[in-house]
Amino acid sequence: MPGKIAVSMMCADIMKLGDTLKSFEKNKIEYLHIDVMDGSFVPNMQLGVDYIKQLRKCSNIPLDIHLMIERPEDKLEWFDIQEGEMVSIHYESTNHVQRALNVIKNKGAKAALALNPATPLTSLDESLPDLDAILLMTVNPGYAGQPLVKQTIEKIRRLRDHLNQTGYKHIEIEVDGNVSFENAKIMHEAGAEIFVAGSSSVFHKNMTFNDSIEKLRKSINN
Ligand code: S6P
Ligand code: MG
Repeated sequence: MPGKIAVSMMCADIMKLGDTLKSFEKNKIEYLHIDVMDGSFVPNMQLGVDYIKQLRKCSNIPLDIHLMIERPEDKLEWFDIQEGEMVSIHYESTNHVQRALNVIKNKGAKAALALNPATPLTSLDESLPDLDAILLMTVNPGYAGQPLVKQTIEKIRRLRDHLNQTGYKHIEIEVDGNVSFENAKIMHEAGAEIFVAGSSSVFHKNMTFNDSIEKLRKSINN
């Protein structure tokens, strides 16, 4: 199955946003990945509620909202979640994982649970019936441009096998962090289906979007 691309909007040049979005539409990008950081769950602050509202007006590409915030269940209403969007919350960010996932699903959006590199896969088991996707962090969340946490490749493989063996084959695996052209190929072979593309691929310096997207698609299409 060919992989899907979720471009990481925190890597986009705000001065060129209009042209960037046109290029993503032309290249049939599957998702705009929006990193929301609260300065508490992760040591950084990024992309807010108003930015998300504006972006919906400027593009028809569905949003993939990655919430790196404490107690997301208290804040989900702020985001005006739309049908067909993907929203991920972190397992580590709340005592009320199931409640938060239900809010997302009741909006008609796809619900995803995100895990940091050191969080074990067993944390997912009770949530599998509620999930459309699982976001495996392949770097520690907070910043773009970090090196891969190498043991996460094996984690992707173990998760894909586990999902296939337990009747949850339909749950998509999304990978986020240092998804370079080379790493994307390995992650795809391991069983990932959605690829967050940041400074390591689509926003690679000295490449046009047409070229970097084509190169990434080649890595995830076999
Ligand atoms: C990191 C965030 C990610 C980054 C993405 C950047 O906390 O969740 O979505 O934006 O990883 O990609 P790269 O290729 O610079 O690692
Ligand atoms: Mg992200």
